[in-house]
Amino acid sequence: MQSTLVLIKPDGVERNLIGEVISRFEKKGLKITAMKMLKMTLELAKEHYAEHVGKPFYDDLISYITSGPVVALVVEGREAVGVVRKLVGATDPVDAAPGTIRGDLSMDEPANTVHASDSVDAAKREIKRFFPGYWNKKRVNIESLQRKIEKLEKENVLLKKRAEWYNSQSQQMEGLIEQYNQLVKKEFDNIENVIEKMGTREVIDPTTRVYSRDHMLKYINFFHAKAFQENIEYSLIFVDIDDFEKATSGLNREQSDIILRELGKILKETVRVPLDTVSRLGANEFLILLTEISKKDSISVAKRINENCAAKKFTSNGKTVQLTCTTSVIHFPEDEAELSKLLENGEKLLEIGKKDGKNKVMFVK
Ligand code: FUP
Repeated sequence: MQSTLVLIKPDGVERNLIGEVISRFEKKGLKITAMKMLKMTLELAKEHYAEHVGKPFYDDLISYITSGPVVALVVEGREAVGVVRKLVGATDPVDAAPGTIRGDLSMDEPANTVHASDSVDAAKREIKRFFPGYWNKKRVNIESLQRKIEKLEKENVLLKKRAEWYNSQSQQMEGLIEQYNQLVKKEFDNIENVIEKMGTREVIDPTTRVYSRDHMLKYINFFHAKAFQENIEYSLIFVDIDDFEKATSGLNREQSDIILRELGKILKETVRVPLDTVSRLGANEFLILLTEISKKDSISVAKRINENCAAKKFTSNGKTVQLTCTTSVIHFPEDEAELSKLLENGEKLLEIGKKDGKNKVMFVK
C-alpha cells in the first residue's frame, strides 16, 4: 500500500473544485487518509519547489502557490503514487489528456489545479512536510496492529489446546457411555433370565396395569398359607363386566382396551392399595384380594365397586360407554378354608349372579 501527497492548488480552491478533485480519487478506489486547508508560507513554498530554483517560471510559481489557500491530502491505495499521477495528467494542461484532472479542469501553468508527488521518495518527503505526524501515526498503528495479531495468535494457540482437551474428554465420555450401555444391557439380560425362570414374563397386565393372573395366583397361594398359619381373615372379590362386548361394539381392540384400563383404575381407587391386590383374571374379569377385613366390609367394598363402575362415563374414540359389573365375595375362613374351594366357589357365585341379571353383588348368605 502506498501513500502520496496531493495539493489542490489556489485555483482549484478558488474555483470550488475541492469536491470534484477529491471525488475523482475516491471514485477510483483510493482512500483519503489525511486532509487540511492551509495558506502556504513563503518558506514552505520555497522548500516544496526547491528543485525549481533558478528556472524562469520559479518566481511566478512561488507567488502563485502562496496567493491563496491550498488543500493538502494524503491519498492511499495500491500503487497510489503512479495511479494518482495518471489521474492528474500532464503538467501542462494543454498537453493533459481529456479525462484527467488537469485535462478536464485547467488551462494554465502554474495554475494547473493540482500537485501530486512524482515518486515514492518524494511522496514520503512531501507527506512529512505537510503532515509531520503522519508516518509516526502510521507506525504506531502498525505496531499496535502487530501487537493485536500477536495477542490473537496466542489466544488461537490457547483455543486450539482447549479444543484438543475437549475432544479428548468427549472421546473418553463416549467410551464410558459405551461401557455403561453394555453394563445396562447385561443387567437387562439378567433380569429377563430371572423372569424367565420365575415362569412368567409379566407381573403387571400391560392392558389394565393391574397385576397379571399368574402373579396373582402365586401371590394368593403364598398369602393363603400365611393367613392360615396366622389366623388372618381375608376376602376374594371376583369382578366381571356385564355385556362388555355389547357395550363396546363399534370399538376396536385397542379402543376397548382403553376402557378396561379405566376400569382397572377404578378398582385400584376403590380398594386400599397397597393393602389390597387387584389383578386381571381373564378378558373382562378381575380378582381382588382384600386382606385383614371382615366379610361385611368386603361386601361393602364389592357394592362400592359396582356403584363406582355404574357411575363412570367411560369414553374411547369419542364413544361414551356405560358399564355395570357383577361381583362375588368369598371370605376366608368363614366361607371356605381351602384355597382351591375359595376360588371355585367365588367363580360359581359369579356365574349364578350373571344368570340372575346385571349389577349384582353375590356372597354366601
Ligand atoms: P508537476 O510535478 O506535474 O507538478 O510538475 P513540475 O514539478 O515539473 O512543475 C511544478 C509546477 O511548476 C507545475 F505545477 C507548473 C509549474 N511550471 C510552470 O509554470 N512552467 C513550466 O514550464 C513548468 C512548470
